[in-house]
Amino acid sequence: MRKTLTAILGAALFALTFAPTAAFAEPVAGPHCAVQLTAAGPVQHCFPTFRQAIAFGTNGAVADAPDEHAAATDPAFAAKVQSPVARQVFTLIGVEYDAANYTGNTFSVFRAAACTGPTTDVDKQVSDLDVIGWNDKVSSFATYNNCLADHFFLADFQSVHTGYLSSRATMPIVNGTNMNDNARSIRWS
Ligand SMILES: [Ca+2]
Ligand SMILES: [Ca+2]
Repeated sequence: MRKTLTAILGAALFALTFAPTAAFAEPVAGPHCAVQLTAAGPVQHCFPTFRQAIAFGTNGAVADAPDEHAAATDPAFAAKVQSPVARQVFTLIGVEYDAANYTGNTFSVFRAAACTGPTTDVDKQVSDLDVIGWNDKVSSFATYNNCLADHFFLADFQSVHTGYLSSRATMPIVNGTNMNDNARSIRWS
């Protein structure tokens, strides 16, 4: 009994000493990534849960995100990630999903500010999704902070593309090309 109690106390002490804070953990690994689009290129940190990726990307401001599926259609989540406090460091502009209907692995994209209204400019872009391990995977996506997403068939914004769209549960067919599992670069505006 005493030995068991000692072991339990020891484990508890270890957890208190070494376990990272629940919602705003140091980057580890997992299916849900936060991708910060910096001047030097995309910087990716991945986590076991979508909530952790959003908490990391918003610098801890949004630490109670629902799961990735619920988030896509949750007005409360949209309001939180579009509030000034959630945009002090990086701003969430989109979430890309590996499966249709806002399911599967995700990467959440952050840039320095919300998108500008006109879509005649490019507010941010990823020229090759292969760099972050996402070539030919996107099957649905959500957009935030006044951004729309344009998905391209090839790297460097070449070949057919979807045009600027807001959140979609499935990818469109463009000139006979099904864009599901076929996007290699993305622009946001
Ligand atoms: Ca997919
Ligand atoms: Ca724009």
